[in-house]
Amino acid sequence: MPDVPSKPRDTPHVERYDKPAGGADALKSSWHALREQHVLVRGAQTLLSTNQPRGFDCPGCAWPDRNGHSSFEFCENGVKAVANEATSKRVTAEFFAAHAVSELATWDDHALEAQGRLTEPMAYDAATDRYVPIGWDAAFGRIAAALSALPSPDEAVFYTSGRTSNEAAFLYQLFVREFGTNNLPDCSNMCHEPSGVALGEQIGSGKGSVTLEDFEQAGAIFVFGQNPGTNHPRMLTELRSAARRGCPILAFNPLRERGLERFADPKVPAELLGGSTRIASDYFQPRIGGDLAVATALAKVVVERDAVDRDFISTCTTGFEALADALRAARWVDLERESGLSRDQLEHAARVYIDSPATIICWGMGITQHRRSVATIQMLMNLLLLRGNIGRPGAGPCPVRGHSNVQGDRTMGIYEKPDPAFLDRLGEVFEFTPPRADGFDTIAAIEAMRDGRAKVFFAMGGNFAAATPDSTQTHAALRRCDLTVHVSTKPNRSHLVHGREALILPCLGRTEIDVQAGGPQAVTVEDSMSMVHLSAGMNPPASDALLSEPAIVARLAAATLPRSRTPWRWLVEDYDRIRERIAQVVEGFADFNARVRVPGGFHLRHPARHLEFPTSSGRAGFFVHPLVDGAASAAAAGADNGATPPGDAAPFQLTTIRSHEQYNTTVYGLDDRYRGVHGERRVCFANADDLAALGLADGERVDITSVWHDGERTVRGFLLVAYDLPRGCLASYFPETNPLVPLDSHAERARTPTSKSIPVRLARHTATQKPYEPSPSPA
Ligand SMILES: Nc1nc2c(c(=O)[nH]1)N[C@H]1C(S)=C(S)[C@@H](COP(=O)(O)OP(=O)(O)OC[C@H]3O[C@@H](n4cnc5c(=O)[nH]c(N)nc54)[C@H](O)[C@@H]3O)O[C@H]1N2
Ligand SMILES: Nc1nc2c(c(=O)[nH]1)N[C@H]1C(S)=C(S)[C@@H](COP(=O)(O)OP(=O)(O)OC[C@H]3O[C@@H](n4cnc5c(=O)[nH]c(N)nc54)[C@H](O)[C@@H]3O)O[C@H]1N2
Ligand SMILES: [Mo]
Repeated sequence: MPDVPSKPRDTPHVERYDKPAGGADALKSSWHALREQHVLVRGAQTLLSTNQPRGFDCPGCAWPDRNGHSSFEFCENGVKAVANEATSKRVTAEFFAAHAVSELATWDDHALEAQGRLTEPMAYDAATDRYVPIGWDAAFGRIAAALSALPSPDEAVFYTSGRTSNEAAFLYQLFVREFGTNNLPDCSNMCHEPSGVALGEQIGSGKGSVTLEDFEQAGAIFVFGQNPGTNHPRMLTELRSAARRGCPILAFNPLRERGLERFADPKVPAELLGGSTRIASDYFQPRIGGDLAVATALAKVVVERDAVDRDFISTCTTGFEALADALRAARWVDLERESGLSRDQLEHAARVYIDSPATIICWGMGITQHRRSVATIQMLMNLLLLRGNIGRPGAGPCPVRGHSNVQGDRTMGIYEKPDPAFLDRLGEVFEFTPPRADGFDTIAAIEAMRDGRAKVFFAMGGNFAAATPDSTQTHAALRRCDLTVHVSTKPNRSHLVHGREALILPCLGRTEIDVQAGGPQAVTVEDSMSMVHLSAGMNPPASDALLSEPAIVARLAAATLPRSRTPWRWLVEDYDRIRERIAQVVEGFADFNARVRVPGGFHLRHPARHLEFPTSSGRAGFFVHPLVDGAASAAAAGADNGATPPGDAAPFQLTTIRSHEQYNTTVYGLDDRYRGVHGERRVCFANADDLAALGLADGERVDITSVWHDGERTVRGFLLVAYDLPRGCLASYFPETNPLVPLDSHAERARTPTSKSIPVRLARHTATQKPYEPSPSPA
């Protein structure tokens, strides 16, 4: 990357960032975020109550907070998430009167987000192509009418994003099931679904087993496919402490990520003034999608050196011999080629693993958004099981979840394939017969809307139109609906890609005071390490017209289900009443109201921590996943979901990642400080030698074309940035690249879109195209 002098904020430019992650720049950037949202005073107060025993849960990420800690843990991106919710900017009826939907559709995501908080319910008016105000009762009446008009409840889709509280999620899934369907796709389908599938099958629980205390006791920490400096900044505090006590931290990531290299903790005066801590003791850069080969190689060395825990294997596991045979048979040439790492590097990593008495393996989206994600996670879990690294201090799997309550939403029953025992209890407690057939996941929901098999789309949060793959097909699918409804805090793309009728229902955010008939209410959330705790907002609501998510569900249910025996309105008068019902239905929540009031909350029991494995065999399973070479794997892909073999048509693998100034589809700003990018999001990071070989130069613009069995998809005008990543690998930000991800390209069995491995080619940019317009895809 060339060193360029600082330019004005909005001119696209690249400027190498040589400082550690965090430090004074993190503070500066936080103040900037607060100033930009005009929340200087209120924001600072708000921040002081983030992740405090009596404050609100940070809407940023799902990383746990130190139990009942009273010292404020600073997090730059937590500040941005809070500032953007606590903003003093408002989107009023006048705003919608001034801008037609077709005009707003030409705005980019950053501009939409920057308008501020939604203030009253709005309905789409086709005659004027505008959103116009509608009363709450009228809005619920319209939704109830559209739902009741459907020939089958299975023609409605009810999406959930992971900010929704336990109380709202529980009521919502109850409403959807009383209505008569399990069509409950959620953001997990695009996120950690493979972790749930892999671990559920292997150890009998789809959740990670470690807690923060384990990070203090680990002998080594392996971090696969995660960028905590941006997406889980508070995780760096744990990694920093581990590094400082000499715990090896091994990072596996095709890109050099500053947060995994060096961190300056702004809470530590010496580090605020320029000192810093090295995070990763070893940084490995596998090729994109090379992690199955990495995990296989490490497991092979453990088995061949006989460094396995024989006692643990014989008492707690099944399938060891078959795995050991497969690992012995795996050839180093294949492992090196597929991983992109040398045998020396892989043996070094294996040695660190063998020397560690207790190891944690963390992973994020770099692992879960590939075709073979489930296999990769199971091989990482095999690696842990080989040395008994589960159910003892300092060891275990740590899938690092994204949205702050995405794990809790699943616990509450937001799932398209519900557990029959859960449905039994739900039906008993609420006196109805829940539907039993599996519902639509995210991909199936898009296909159903596209094909006219689903007609009403309802979203509890999130930004479905922007977060999902294959934007052209997905947008066409949403536009085919009779009605689309979004419960939202901010305007976003999904409001503009709407059905024949459309509603926007504005809700309270987590930072806001929620007053119901029974007084001010708190909700609960579950973090990535299964801690459940209370969250109570302290800001006045952005508008008097806002309803809480639980109230929206209750009023919608009351309007839609006149014969329901559930006392909807009564339940939301006091959320303790909802929690009493949760305690009756959801395992592990007995005495919920009392336990959650203990400062810091409570930990949900994880069976593997007690060496219990509720799998079909009652033991933890070793699973064999052959490494298939490039051609064979493409052929296999062709058989199972139609891949075209990589080759001249698509010589690169593109991974789609988050910048430092976005929260998923919410774009806070156009900079990506640690990667040195400023004023531009349409960026394509590439290896300098690949650029030279193509006759392209850093700073030029390219079009990116993905190649799939049903045709090609192109996005245009991306700025090339030479970056430290392996040859053959490219990286760009999402959601700008979502038009490239084919709808039927997804993880085997978990059906997570393959957003981290898209076969593409590059061409010098010639045409012009507006950034917000996905280019045509075969539909
Ligand atoms: N500030 C902020 N915080 C967030 C979010 C946000 O957008 N902004 N999003 C939230 C959500 S919902 C989630 S799920 C998490 C996401 O958090 P992460 O999992 O950290 O998400 P990503 O930025 O998508 O990318 C992860 C990393 O994977 C690497 N990678 C890409 N492909 C591969 C591969 O094939 N192998 C390996 N080993 N690595 C690879 C990328 O270089 C990148 O460093 O963060 C949550 N927290
Ligand atoms: N190409 C590519 N695609 C991806 C990914 C990727 O790495 N690459 N990552 C995937 C992942 S991991 C995820 S989790 C999904 C995210 O998918 P979603 O969860 O659907 O998307 P978000 O961008 O998090 O949703 C943002 C919107 O949520 C609304 N919102 C914010 N707070 C609240 C609240 O408290 N209540 C309500 N009701 N609404 C609120 C606001 O209106 C905001 O516009 O995207 C996925 N898509
Ligand atoms: Mo996520």
